[in-house]
Amino acid sequence: SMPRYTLLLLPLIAVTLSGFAAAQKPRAVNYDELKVPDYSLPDPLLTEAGVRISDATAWREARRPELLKLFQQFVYGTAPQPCPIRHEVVSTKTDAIDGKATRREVDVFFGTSDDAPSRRLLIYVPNAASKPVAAFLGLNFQGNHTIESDPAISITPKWVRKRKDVTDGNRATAKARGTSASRWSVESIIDRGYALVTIYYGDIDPDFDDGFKNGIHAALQANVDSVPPDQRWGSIASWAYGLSRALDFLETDEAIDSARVAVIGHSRLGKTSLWAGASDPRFAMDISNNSGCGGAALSRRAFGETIRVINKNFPHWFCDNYLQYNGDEASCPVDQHELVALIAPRPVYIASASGDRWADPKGEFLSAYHADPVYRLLGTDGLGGNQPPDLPPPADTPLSDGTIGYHLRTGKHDLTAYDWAQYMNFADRHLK
Ligand code: GTR
Repeated sequence: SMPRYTLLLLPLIAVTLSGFAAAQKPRAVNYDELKVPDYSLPDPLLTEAGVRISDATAWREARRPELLKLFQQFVYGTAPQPCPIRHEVVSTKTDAIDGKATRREVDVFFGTSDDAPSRRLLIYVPNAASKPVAAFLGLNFQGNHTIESDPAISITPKWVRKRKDVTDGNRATAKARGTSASRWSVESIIDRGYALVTIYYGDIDPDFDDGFKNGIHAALQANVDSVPPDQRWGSIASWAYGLSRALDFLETDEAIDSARVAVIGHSRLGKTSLWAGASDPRFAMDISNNSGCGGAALSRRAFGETIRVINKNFPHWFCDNYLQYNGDEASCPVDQHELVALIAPRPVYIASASGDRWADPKGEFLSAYHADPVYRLLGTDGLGGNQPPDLPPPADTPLSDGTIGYHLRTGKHDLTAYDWAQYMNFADRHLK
């Protein structure tokens, strides 16, 4: 039998253990619509001082700059000023994709000095084009060599996320060639007359939390010294910065019409494409595929992934000020519909997947819905029709006749040929 002193201690141990368990227990992820907290969203058409915005000029001159600044200060962080760029063509293949496209690899250097760091663009332009074409520009997750199987595409020497069988630890290998092809529809993009430009996101800034000792964070550190530490740029802002510098290069490229570039991204890179389009008005169209928390999904719904969870798992994605809203979404001065509104009046397409509850499909749609008034104020038809629907359309039924497009695809968190087909239909209407 137990010694007497242990018996005496038992209640104490039990209380301590249960307290410990309560403190350690992660909050359950909410997937129940009935448990979505009551929330009220900040009004994109009301300034911080309470002034109602009722015309396009006031939006452009007062509210839009104010909102952009709030997102820089409290969500993504403030990026350095654009650096000058130079470029070098690394390879050219005129008969890529069965002779339908010219494929180039171009290194874009961030800075003009000899030792400026570079990022490698992989560019496909349809050979059938007789004048500069519209383009899709998007980051990829695993390296340019995963887009299609051509063995001539260079393999990144930089850090990549580990992937079973196709990487060697955090190094890319030839085994991954073409393994992301299903996400890139290169041939159909070319067939439909568009160029495709992609960059490996880790080539811009590696996706792990090491206090920003590498990538463009380290290279441009001196340029953010004047920014208060809590609002320095996170990784999402650095990837978006890389997209903007790619656009700087495209402005000098004769094959692509830089005034008709759609920025596209999936998941964390969909958060990035939204921020790229919000912070750089040169992007003519914006596509967010399954971007979820910190992307298109309303944070105040706290459905699926929340600010607390995303900051815990990915402390390097946002600026440190964003940590304040862990478990306290309501005190954030902005919500994600205002990120969408920053893109107005340019066409924006938000897509969700039915099996991607983590990203909160309904919350992604509601961002579009609550950005609609800004789109209409700026003279567009927003989500289309006289009155936008306040609920997402049924699965596989795109709502894309307006300037804001949306669809809910059946299936899992992914970027598929179905998604691309909708984006190209949308681009046909807005970029051709
Ligand atoms: C998840 C993360 C999401 C999304 C996704 C991705 O782990 O929670 O916000 O970004 O990664 O990028 O694949």
